[in-house]
Order: sequence, then structure tokens, then C-alpha cells
Amino acid sequence: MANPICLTIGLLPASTTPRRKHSSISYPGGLVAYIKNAKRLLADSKAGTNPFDGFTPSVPTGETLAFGDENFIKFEEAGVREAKRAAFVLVAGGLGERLGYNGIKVALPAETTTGTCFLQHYIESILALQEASSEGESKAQIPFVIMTSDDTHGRTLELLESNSYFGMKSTQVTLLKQEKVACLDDNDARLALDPKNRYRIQTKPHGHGDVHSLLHSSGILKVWHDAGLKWVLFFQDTNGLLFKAIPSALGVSSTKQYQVNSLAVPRKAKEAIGGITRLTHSDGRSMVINVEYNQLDPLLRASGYPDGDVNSETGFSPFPGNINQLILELGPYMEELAKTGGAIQEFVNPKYKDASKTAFKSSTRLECMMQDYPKTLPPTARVGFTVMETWFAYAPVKNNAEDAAKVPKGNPYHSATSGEMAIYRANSIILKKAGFQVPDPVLQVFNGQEVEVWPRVTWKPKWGLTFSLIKSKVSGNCSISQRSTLAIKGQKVFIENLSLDGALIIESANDAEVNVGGSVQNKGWTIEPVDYKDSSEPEVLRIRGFKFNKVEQVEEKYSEPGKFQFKKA
Ligand code: UGB
Repeated sequence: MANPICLTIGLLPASTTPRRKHSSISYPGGLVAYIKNAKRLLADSKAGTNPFDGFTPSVPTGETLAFGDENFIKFEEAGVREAKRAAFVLVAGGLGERLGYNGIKVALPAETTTGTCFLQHYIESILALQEASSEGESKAQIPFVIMTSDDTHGRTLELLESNSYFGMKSTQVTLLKQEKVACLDDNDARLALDPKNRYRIQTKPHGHGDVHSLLHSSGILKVWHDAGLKWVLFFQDTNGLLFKAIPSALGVSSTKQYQVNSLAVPRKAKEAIGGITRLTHSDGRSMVINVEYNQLDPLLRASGYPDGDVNSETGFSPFPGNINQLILELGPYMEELAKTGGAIQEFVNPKYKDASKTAFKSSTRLECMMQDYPKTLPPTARVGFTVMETWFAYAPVKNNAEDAAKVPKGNPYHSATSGEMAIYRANSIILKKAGFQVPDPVLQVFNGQEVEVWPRVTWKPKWGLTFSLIKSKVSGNCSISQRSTLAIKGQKVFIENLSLDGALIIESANDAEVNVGGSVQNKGWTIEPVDYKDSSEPEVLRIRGFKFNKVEQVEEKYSEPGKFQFKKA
């Protein structure tokens, strides 16, 4: 097994950050070793060598959570308690080639009702957890690491600095930059030249698996351990729903004492997310691990499933879909990395020109994946997974409009269109569970994708961190019409007997308590289609295929401390 390249830039040293590091830790054995490893992996790929030789796949069993039931609430409460002993790690070094967006993905609005970008949403969610977790105690500061790459580092830093770290203390945030690796032109691992500068070697990111070696070599894990932290939560750049699943998933980790807990959702066959699989070796070894989406079908076909990756009678693949949200117990994680140095098994995935597999369509490189971490663990390690319902846990923004429109009917689009609509859907369903009357959605097509359009409901994470919290803020007879927009931009906003048909935006300072009720009716915000080819529209709107026309709204702002009543007759 080869070791990954890693380079660390520790930024903003503080109590929970490692000492600043400028030296690069290069690929063990340097370029010579990289090329040697590449030759071996390329030869295996050409020969069609089965990386799972000797292993038989089967469907594993894990914890299944249904939003809002008794079990879920119990795990949410446990998770919130544990959060003060957690650190968060966002892997955000990816180019987002499939999305084709010009900016960094974390700067994209998760939804355009408030325009909150993914990074702001993530930070505000971590801060809400921090607040709830240490209530009544001295405030913990949850550390937040962002793994960047040359493609994303500068713009991520700029986004943070120009927005005052979205309310987080700058000392809580550490950026670790992953190094790129050399691209390869052919099966002999000849180095590819940069098409823009023929005097340079072309490079690309080495994959999200670099995060383990970077955390290890930066020294930050020890700092966290010494500070009494217990959990490290890894997540990806564009999932606007994820933090609805975090408290309960962390609760599962702590209650079940999982050293590794992977979050999963029901998976449609051939969906571009890996499958959580039990692999049992003929020598008796067994592990529960992600099998990446491009490897699952051939593995199944070679193991007595002649149809490969297909849906079962449930309409889903029997293998839960990996959403690459990992919760690791810090102590055992550190012990393991001390042995491996954070090295993660590499792979290569060349796109060949034809069946002879002699030439590539474009250059390739070695990669590694963060979810392969458990591969080196002993069989005694407590490795589990938690399956969540997709509607509240997973709606990534990965595909451009054209590719999303080609996704087979019934499979998720994973586009900016579906990602935003999924947030409104989840929030509407949650409000319904909390007692609101919410009508059925209507179906509309944007950028060639048919999506459910629910009332456009958004709230700040500190308002609705958990289901119990949301329920405590909604009472009486509340209703919202399908064409409505409701944006709750405050913490202590209590909704009682509200009937909303139009647009209502409530903003309040932390020490203002606002009771909202009565009948609000206005022309509201209409949804207008935007053609993704229409260059007169901003890219962030083109990629989702719609925009809001803010015709009329009620907007109330409470910036002073005190108790307030907003009630329309
Ligand atoms: N990323 C990095 O930080 N560095 C890199 O070098 C590459 C990526 P993609 P992918 O949950 O939807 C993963 O490209 O790799 C970051 C899982 O492997 O969005 O195709 C990048 O910025 C798959 O099993 O996804 O597929 C982003 O935040 C499945 O779980 C993250 O890594 C799938 O995600 C993922 O990169 C999914």
C-alpha cells in the first residue's frame, strides 16, 4: 500500500490549532515511488484485476433512524450533549468538475431565499451545536478544520475573512491544504504536461483521503485529545441537509460506542454514491466498508449477483448509500494514524479511449478516499453505520444542469436545483411534523429536472437545531400555503396560530424574543424559470434554473433586547 502525498499549512494558530507549519511533507519515496505505485496500479487497471479478490459482498446491518420518532429524539439529545467534545472537518479541496461551477463550491448559496452559502450554513450549524451543547456551562469552542487544495485555498480563506468567519472565532478555524499530485499520460506512467504551460507538469488533487495524513502530520489531533475532545466529524462541501442528521448520528456513535460511524441513506442502484458493504474474505476476515460506485457493479457481478448493481423489490439497492459523513472516535483514530501515518490505500481510475486500454481520453492520477480509513483497522474495531431517510440527510450539489437532466427518472439529480428544493422540502416536512398544516407540493420543471416545490421555508440553525427545539417553538393552529416563503432569521422566534399565505421574513437579535402569529397575506415571492444557457443571469441562478421575484413581503426586524409580539389581524 502506498502512502499519500501531504502538505500542511496550519493557519491561525490557537489553543485548538497545531503550531504553524510551512514545510511540505512529500510523498514517501518522492516522485520515483509515486511513479512506481502508478505503474503497478495502472497495470492492474489494464488487466482488470479485481481489487476485492477473495472477498464476498453481503448486505450489512446498521442503525436506522426515522426523523422525529422517540428513538431519533433520544439520539439527538445524546448527540447534542456530546457535541462539546467534537471537532468538525470539512473536506473542500475538490475541483467540482462534475458541477462545472466557476467559484468554490462552499461559496455557493445552499438556498436563494436567504442567499446563505454552504460555508456560512456549516459554521452557523457548528456554532448552534456549540451553544446548545454547553448550555449552562463554560462555553466550549468546537474546532473546525477545512481541508483545501490549491484550487480552493485562497478563495476559501477570502470567503472566511471577508465575512468575519461567519460569526465563528477565527482561532477556531484551521485550514489544511492538500498537495496535488502529478498527472499521468499513459500506462507507463509518463508525466502529463500542463496544457496551458508545456514547461510544467500537470497536477490534480489526490482525493479526499489526504485528510487523514494532513490531520496526523499537523499535530492537531493531539491538541484536541489533550483538550479532552472525543469525536471527529468529517463532512463534504455541498450538503445543505447534513446538519439535520448530525446530532442524532453523533448520539448513535456515543450510545453505541462506535469507533467509526458512517452515515448512509437508501441508495438507488447506479447512483453515484458508494455502497456500504460487508466484505467477507475466504480466510475469515470481515469488514464493513464503502465500495465506491464504479466498483460495486463489477464486484457484485463477479460474486454471484449476475445483474450487478440493481434495485431490489424495495425500489432501492440493498446496499445503503455512503454519504461520506464519518464520525470517528478520536482516541482509537489517533492510535491508528500513529501506526499508518494516515496513509490511505490509493487507486487509479483512467478513462480509456477504447477497449484495448492502451490510451487515455485525458490524463489520470492516483487518488485516495477518506472513507477507506477503516480498511486498515483490526476486525475488533467497532465499525458501524447509521442509515437516515434521504429527505432530511442528503442533497448534495454535484451535477451540472445538463448532466442532471439526463439522470434516469426516479434517481436523484444531485444538482443545484434539487439541492435547494430539498431544503424547502425537508423544512416543510419538519414543520408539518411539528404541527403546521402544510399542503402537498406541486411538481415543476427547472433546467430539465422535475422537482417537488414545497413552501420556501428556511431557518437559522440556532432556531431549529433539533426536532425537540423546533417543536418547542411552534404551537397552536399554524398553516402555510404552497406559494409561501417563510424565513426565520433569529433564535427566539415562537410561532403560534400563524396563517401564512405570502412571504414573511422575521429577523431578531439573540436577546430579542418574538412571538409571531395572526394571518399574513400578501403577493409573496413568485418563482421564475431561468435558462441555464442565459448568460445575462448570474451563474448561481443559472445552475439552479429558477429565481425568486420578490413581489411583496412582510419583513420584520427586532434588533433590540426584549419581548415582542408580531400579530397581523
Ligand atoms: N475533495 C477534496 O477535499 N479533495 C479532493 O482531492 C477531492 C475531493 P466529490 P466523490 O457522498 O455524494 C464521494 O467529488 O469523490 C472533497 C464518495 O467517495 O463531491 O465522487 C470535495 O471537495 C462517495 O462514496 O465526491 O464521491 C468534496 O467535499 C459518495 O459518498 C468531497 O471531497 C459521494 O462522495 C467529495 O468529493 C457522496
